[in-house]
Amino acid sequence: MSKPVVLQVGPYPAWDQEPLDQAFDVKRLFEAEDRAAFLASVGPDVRAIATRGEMGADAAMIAACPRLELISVYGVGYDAVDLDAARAAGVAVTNTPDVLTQDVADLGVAMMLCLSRGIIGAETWVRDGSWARDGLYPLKRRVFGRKAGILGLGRIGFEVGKRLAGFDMDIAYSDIAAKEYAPDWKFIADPVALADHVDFLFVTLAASAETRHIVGAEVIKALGPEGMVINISRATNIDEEALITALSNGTLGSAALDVFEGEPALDPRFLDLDNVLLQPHHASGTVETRQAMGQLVRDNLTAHFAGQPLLTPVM
Ligand code: 8YV
Repeated sequence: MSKPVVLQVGPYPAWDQEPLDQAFDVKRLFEAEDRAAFLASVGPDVRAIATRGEMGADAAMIAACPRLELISVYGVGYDAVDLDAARAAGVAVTNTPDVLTQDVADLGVAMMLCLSRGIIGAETWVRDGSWARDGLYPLKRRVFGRKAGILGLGRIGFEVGKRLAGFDMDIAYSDIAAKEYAPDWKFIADPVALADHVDFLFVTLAASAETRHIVGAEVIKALGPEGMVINISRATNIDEEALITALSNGTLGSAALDVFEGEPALDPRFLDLDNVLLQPHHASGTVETRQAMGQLVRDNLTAHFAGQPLLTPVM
């Protein structure tokens, strides 16, 4: 029996590529010089798309694959998949929740500590001889005991909160409703009021059209010149223009960012700011998590073609 044809949108590590190639007839879109021509040629045979969180599958890609049955996303975020187009075409969508939660939370907290304590600058202070020449490194701001806000108390937001509790931080959160699984943390429904209340604001919401620019000029202003925003979700959750303006004129203290509009080509103005920590969208980037994500992508594909229920369906 011939193997099902799977369109692969972006590269995976070798440990994923080999088993994927063994089980399926994989067509690598990312290696094509002319993507439209490649899609036109392989699209009619494609029965599943294996994509990545930040790459998704747009309406044109879905339309180019009339036999498409499943889109399997390597990532928890599926905002880059055109869900309306998938639904209209009767295509199922899966993602990789849970397996990455802890690592994403870890990186968010590490970013807060790194930026607040000036760890990158301190490393340079040692290496470039400033320590020997100029003496003590400039004092930074503490983390423990201060106020942290979590915008979106889903799986990742909750794990961030658990870690912050270990730093004796005073924790508050915004979500659609108060969560019974977080009885000790203060619920502040309005994101502006949350920002006004805290020193550190973690953005951990699943991105959608509704959450676009939820961190806008008002939230940023409320966070203020001593405040820090940490984004481990999607760039679209923050109004980047308002963010860059506030970071440049000091109305916002600092930002630790793992995601950017148009990434990996980020707005060059970020590079001129010294009150930002810039990370290359790698919150889930550990060997352990990426192996588990790849396995889940394949397990969903395998279950689908075996007529079994999907493991982690989005819809
Ligand atoms: C990426 C992510 O998928 O989980 C998500 O939503 O964005 C990430 O885990 C990862 O960078 C691999 O492409």
